[in-house]
Order: sequence, then C-alpha cells, then structure tokens
Amino acid sequence: MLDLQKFVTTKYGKPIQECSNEELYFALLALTKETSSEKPINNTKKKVYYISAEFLIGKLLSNNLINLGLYDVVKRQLAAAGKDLIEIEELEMEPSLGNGGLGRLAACFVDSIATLGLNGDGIGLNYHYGLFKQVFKDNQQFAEPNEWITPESWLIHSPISYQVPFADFTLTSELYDIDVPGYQQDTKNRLRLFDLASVDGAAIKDGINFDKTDIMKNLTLFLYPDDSDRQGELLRIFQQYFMVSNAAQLIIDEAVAKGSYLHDLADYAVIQINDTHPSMVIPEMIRLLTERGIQFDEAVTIVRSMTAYTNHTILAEALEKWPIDLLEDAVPHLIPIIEELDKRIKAKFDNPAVQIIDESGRVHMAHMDIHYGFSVNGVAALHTEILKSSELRDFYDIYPEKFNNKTNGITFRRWLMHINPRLAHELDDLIGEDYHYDAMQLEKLLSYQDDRAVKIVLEAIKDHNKRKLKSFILKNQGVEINPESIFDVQIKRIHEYKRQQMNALYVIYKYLDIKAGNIPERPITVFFGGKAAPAYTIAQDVIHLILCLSEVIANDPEVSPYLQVVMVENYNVTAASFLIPAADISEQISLASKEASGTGNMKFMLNGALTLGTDDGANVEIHELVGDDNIYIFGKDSQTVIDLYKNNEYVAKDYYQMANIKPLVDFIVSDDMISVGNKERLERLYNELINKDWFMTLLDLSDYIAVKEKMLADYENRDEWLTKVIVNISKAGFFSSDRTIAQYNKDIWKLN
Ligand code: BZD
Repeated sequence: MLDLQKFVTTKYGKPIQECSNEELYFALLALTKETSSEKPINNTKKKVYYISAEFLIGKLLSNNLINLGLYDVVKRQLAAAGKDLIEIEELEMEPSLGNGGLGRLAACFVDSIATLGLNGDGIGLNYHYGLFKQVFKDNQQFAEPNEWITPESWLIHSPISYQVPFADFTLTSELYDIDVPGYQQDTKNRLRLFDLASVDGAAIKDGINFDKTDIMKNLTLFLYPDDSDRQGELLRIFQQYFMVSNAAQLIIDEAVAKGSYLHDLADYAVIQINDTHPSMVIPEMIRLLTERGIQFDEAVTIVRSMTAYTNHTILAEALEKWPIDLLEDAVPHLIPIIEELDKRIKAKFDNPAVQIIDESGRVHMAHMDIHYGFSVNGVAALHTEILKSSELRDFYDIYPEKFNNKTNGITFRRWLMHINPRLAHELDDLIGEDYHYDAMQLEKLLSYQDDRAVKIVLEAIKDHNKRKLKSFILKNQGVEINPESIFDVQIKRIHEYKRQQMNALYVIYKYLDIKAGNIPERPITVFFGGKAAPAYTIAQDVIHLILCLSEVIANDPEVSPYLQVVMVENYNVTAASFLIPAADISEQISLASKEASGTGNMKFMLNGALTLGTDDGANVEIHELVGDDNIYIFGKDSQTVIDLYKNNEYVAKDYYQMANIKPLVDFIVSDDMISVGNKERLERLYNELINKDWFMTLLDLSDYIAVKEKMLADYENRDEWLTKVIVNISKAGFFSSDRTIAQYNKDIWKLN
C-alpha cells in the first residue's frame, strides 16, 4: 500500500502539510514515473507502430494515477493532509501536441492498446510549443507559443538516436519517451517522440512567427507551422520525413533485436498510418530495406504487407498532395522510389484518378498508401461507406478487400473516470465495476431508466459539474456564468463544415426573439470552444462573429439575464474536461457527409448530454443505438447533400431571401455588431454566407432552429429528459476505444 506521506517526506524532508502544491505536483510526477518505470515494457513478438503527427494527450497525472491504480489512494491521503489533488493537477502544463479529433484519437488509442495488453507504441514528434496558444484580443484570435516542457516532465530521454538524411545535410535525432501504462495492466507501452537537440525557441520572433529557413533550429518548434509559402511547405516535409525516417529505423532495429532477418519483418511489425502525414514511411521503409540488401520487389511486398492507412476526412482539400519538386528539394533520395511506385501503377491502371503522381506533378499521398498498404479504413460506418461509394470509389473497385470500417472510440479512463468521478462512482454503485473492463456492461443502467432516485442523483451530479465549470471559466476568463441555465456546448476545431456559424445564427435568432418579448422558460448559456488555423480567414471571422455576439448580448440588459454566449479561450483537453461533464446539449451540427466521425459526440453522450445533430459521422451510430426518442436529429441527410454538390444545385441566396432567415444573416453586419467588431471581418463572413456558403449553413438553418427550440422545451420535462440521459449513458459502451482497438487488432494488426 502506498504511503504518500513517507514518499514526500523522503523527497523534501517535510510532510505533505508543509509542501506547496507545486512541490506536491513534482512529488506525484516522480511517484507516477517511478511506479510505471517498474513495469516491464511489453515485448511480445509482433508490435503495432501507430505513427501520427499528433498525439493530443492532455495532462497526464490523473490519468496515469488511474491506470496505475493509485488515484483513489493518492487523493485520499492528500485530502487527509488538507490538500486537493484537483488543485495540484492544475499546475501541470498541458502539451498541445495535436489539433483536434485526429490527435485526441491517437491519444485514446495508445491508452487502449496498452490497456488491452497489446504491444504497440505511438510514434511522433516532440514539438516544443505544440499547436499554439489561443488568446483573444479585440474580439479576435491571436496565436502565441504554448510552452509545456519543464525541466522535470513526463519525457524520458532515451539513448536511441538516428541519422536522418536530407538533401543538403544529415540530422541526428534525439528520442523522448513517455510511458503509457494501461489500465490495471502488468506491462506498459510508450509514446515515442523524436526531436532534434539543436532546436531553439529563440528563433521565434513575435506570436508564432519564426525564421523558417534554419531547420536545425526550428524543425520541431511547432505543429503545423504556417505553410502559406514555399519555406513553410518545405518545413512540413522536413518534419514528416524526420518523423517517418526515425520511425522506420526504430522499427527495423527493434525487429532485428527480436530475431527478424528482415524478409520476415511483417511478422514483427505493423504500421498504422494516421492520416497522410506519415505516408512517406512507405518509400522510406523500401529505401532502408533495399539498403540492407533486399531486392526492390521484395521490399515492396514486405512494406505492403505491414502498412495500413486510416482516412479521417472526405474533404478533398485536406488530402495531402506534395509537389514533386518540393519533395525533390528536401528528400531527393525518395524520388526514384516514389517514381518507380507510380510507374507500376500507371502501367497497371489506365485511370488518372488512381495515379500517385498526377499530371501536374503532385504526389497524392493517400493514393500511395492505398496502393502500397494492405488496409484502408474509415472512422465511422457512414464515412467508410462514403469513401467506398464516392471519394475513393475507383480504389474500392480495384481493392474491395482492403476497405474496412473502424468506428472511432474514446478512452473511458479519461472521458468518464477522470473528468466525471461522481458519475463514475454512481455507476459503480448501481451496476458494479465490470464496465471498467467491458464497456458494453453500461447497458445494465437501462434498468434504471424510470428510477426517480437515480434521476435525482444524476441531476445533482450535473449541477455539481456546472458549478465546477463556472469556477473554471471565472478563473480563466473572469466571466461569470449562470449555473442554473441550460448549458449548450459546441467544442471542436473551428471549420465551416462544422458550422459554428449556424449555431451563431441560432443565437441571433434567440437574441431577436427575446428582444421581441419572448422570454425563455429558463436561461441558456451557449458555449463555444475551438481554435482556427491561423491561415484560415473565414474560420477567424467565425470566431470574431461569436466574440462580437457575446459582447453585444452581455451589454444588453434586456437579454443578458436569459442568454449568454461564452467563447472559451484556448480550448484544449483541460477545458474539455470541464465542459463535457457540465453540458446538457451536445452540438454535432456538421453538414451531413462532411464529419468523418466526431469523437466529442461520444464524450458528451457518455457524460449525460443529449445530442443535437445531423445524421453525420458517428452521430448516425449514436442515433441507431439510442433510437429516435433519445436524440435530436435535424437537417438534410448525406445523400441529399452529396446530390446537391454533384448537381451544383444549392443556391445560398434562395435561402437568404426567406423571411425567417434574412434578418438573422443581416444582423451580422448590423450597427450593433459593427460597433464592437471589425467591419471587414463581419462583412466578409456575411458575403460568404449569402453568396457562397459552401457548407450549406442556410440549407439546414430553419430546421436547426425548430429542433433546438423543441429540445429546449423538452428540457423542462425533467423526468423524460433524464430518461433520455440514462438511455444515452447506457448505450455509450459501444464507443469505448477498447472496442475500436480490439477491432483494429482482430481485422488489421493481428497481434498475439
Ligand atoms: O479526425 C478528425 C475528423 O474531422 C473527425 O470527424 C474524426 O472524428 C477525427 C478522428 O478520426 N480529423 C482531424 O482532426 N483532422 C485534423 O485535425 C487535420 C490536421 C491536419 C491536416 C488535416 C486534418
């Protein structure tokens, strides 16, 4: 049994009571690292390497304590000494090694791989400042470096180092490991982040700008450095190649150490390519194998039998296509290999749509993955079907056997036990702890769907979580919120297809409705959170719209008691951990067909929020699981949307002219808004909506408003609402990432 008092006294020569929270944080960090260092590394023969540009791991202290079985005892012993684990944990810096769902999925996956006792590491880069820290000024987003690496951290410097060749120089890598202890597992895995010793934050000038030419100093400074110029594009290629060359060398070394003679490499290793950022691992692996004496044809066969690709988007503009001359400038030694791979495809298939190098000399990374890997998966049932029937149809015709679906999942250790301990304990009491290991056991909760006493407890937990969120927002942003209001939450990257602008138009509707004298039964607080890519102007404009609306409403005493808009600054995993358990309404309102899966939708459901969404991504599967009565679906379905695009039939202006829509859109450029905002930004967004509206906001707006109004009215029937909440929690088990990973293993990786 752990004696924390003894551990702390040995470290600092004084008892817990006399330590600062900072001292206690570092003591707990040391304790956790020590405990996981004692666990043996999983070393079974075949191993999966999950290569990803992003691992959005969030703070690790609580999660590691939970997985190591130390959380409750640490919390208790701290409390006995008058200290609060939650306050201590606040001192941990959050790494922003990811952007959104794709990166967070990778983090959930490494947790589940370890929890299932599978042998698998995550491989990525150790960005010193991660994505960026979002700050608001003048109702606009600004980007600052997000510092997270402290002298003592989760990173463990490894002696492993490789030479990575580029056109004009060779870089020597460094490796930092982060232990990944699975939940209640004897062995552990690792997240392995490659870096360069010479990288230097002094290269940063203002905000997140830096001199992009000096690769030695800036290679791993930021995730997604600005790529609006050639230098920026080159830097991304440098990063990607640095990541995969290190990965490939590590994979070969580890396999050889276990007895591989390379011809049998696929018996030792399988690579999961997370989106196309790691796609260069294919030519790189072929290069390294041929360097080690394997014939080109055999190298291709080996690589094909050990690489699998996950697609996370159907947006064509998000699929990477690197100009070959750019690749030539950075990694000329890959060019003959890529050209040879392309030549073989051109000889075999007389279809421009499936070529690797197109007529304008761009290398389609996804095409290389599909031809030269053995598996292609989408991330939700609908998404995979759309890939097969439209976006990747020509590939599906060639390789039907490669295509498979793996509906995303989330780790319940973080997204339930850690962020909502009261709910987790209530579930333990009601249905036992089996669901910790087999999430489908949550269905046992269904038998309580008419239980008054359970409903009262669930309501009290939600109330408690709302108050916790209130303190978080007050502390971080100095904004007071009303914990008695309905909490309506939309948190995700800011993107037109996710349609935060539609939610903002609802807010305008509600604002005008209240001004017209229709006072809502209960106040509503609408939360937004998310970062916009610095180069994505319209997304910046959407943030501006939300911040201006927030100010206009806050300044209007007629409306502010009933309606509040909160744009959470620097939305990240920590903010999510406060927002999700407090939410009543989960906004999942993407244009049908465009959201590959979504994973926030799963987190909200598990924490007792009801979904307001389109039949898109994994919402479709949530809908099927909970049934029509327990979800609020609106909008045009994916087939209708796909047809509208195909036939070029959507005309935003036709919708804008409608009597119920025009005043809402016009409000964006009203005097009220312009008085607190930037005219150029607001007008640009207004024009975009009425003239283009590529993601069809106005198409679904009327239906959205109607269904949201119905949802708010239904909220007042507390008994029925709480039945729906119980059904949602009960059915969330399917979305455990343990289930997803078990499926990846059974169908793709075939470990153990
Ligand atoms: O991946 C997201 C999808 O949008 C979600 O629907 C899905 O649930 C998750 C996990 O599968 N994709 C991303 O997060 N993508 C990016 O962040 C990204 C980053 C760089 C370039 C392109 C896309």
